[in-house]
Amino acid sequence: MRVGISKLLYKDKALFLAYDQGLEHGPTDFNAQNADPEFIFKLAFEGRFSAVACGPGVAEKYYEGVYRDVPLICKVNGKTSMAKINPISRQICSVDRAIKMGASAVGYTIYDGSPNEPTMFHEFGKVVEQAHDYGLPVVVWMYPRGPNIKELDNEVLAYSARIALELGADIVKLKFNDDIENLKWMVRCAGKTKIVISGGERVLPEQFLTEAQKVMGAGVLGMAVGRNVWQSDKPFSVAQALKSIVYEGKSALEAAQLVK
Ligand code: FBP
Repeated sequence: MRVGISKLLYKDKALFLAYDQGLEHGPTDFNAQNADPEFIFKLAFEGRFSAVACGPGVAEKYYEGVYRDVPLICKVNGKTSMAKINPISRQICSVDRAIKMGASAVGYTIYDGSPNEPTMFHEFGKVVEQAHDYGLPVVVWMYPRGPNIKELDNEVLAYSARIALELGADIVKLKFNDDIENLKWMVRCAGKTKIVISGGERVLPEQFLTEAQKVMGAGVLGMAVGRNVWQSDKPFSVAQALKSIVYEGKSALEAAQLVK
């Protein structure tokens, strides 16, 4: 069944605010302000993000009131950085529970190339089936990882983009290795599965905005970022700047003027 993704877009582009790091990395990513999920939902709302992505616990307790105007992508699997095992992320929330919380989409991380890949593929297949039965789009975080995997190799990234299409994801979140031609090839390999690029560790706003301009120019659907926005000293201004690139096609130079 073909499921639409328009609910997750603004001006036909995607700008997702990612906030699953509390589970994936732990509070090491946080300060007193951004440790509070309420602050993140306020930022998603006021920053006009086209969707916000978080785990079920945070969603259940904080996704309420006016914040519900921002579509929710509920991450239905997750892991911590504590367990030093071959990469695997198992389901922690059912599609039904995500829907009850008001999710407009479900999210799932796959570590392709991991020895545990078959388990995640199997689980993801069921998630896609259930979500699509309800008309809910599926966003996959496709992160190649494991012994002998070179996460940022051109071929590995293009393969990851293709896997997302083959498995039935509607949107795939991928990392960018600074090779624009390869990103264009990834867009082709993903076909009707649309690509969003992840933000990564915090860098200077100018650097981050330049990267945003580059990836948008390669024909991706948008970006899914966390730390580069909510770890910033000026999170609301950085959000404005990012929006101007993603939604309005402004240059990084023009956008940087908005970071005050
Ligand atoms: P950032 O923009 O903060 O990098 O977030 C993107 C993201 O995909 C998060 O959704 C996720 O928690 C994190 O990166 C996982 O990153 P990694 O597994 O590479 O540490």
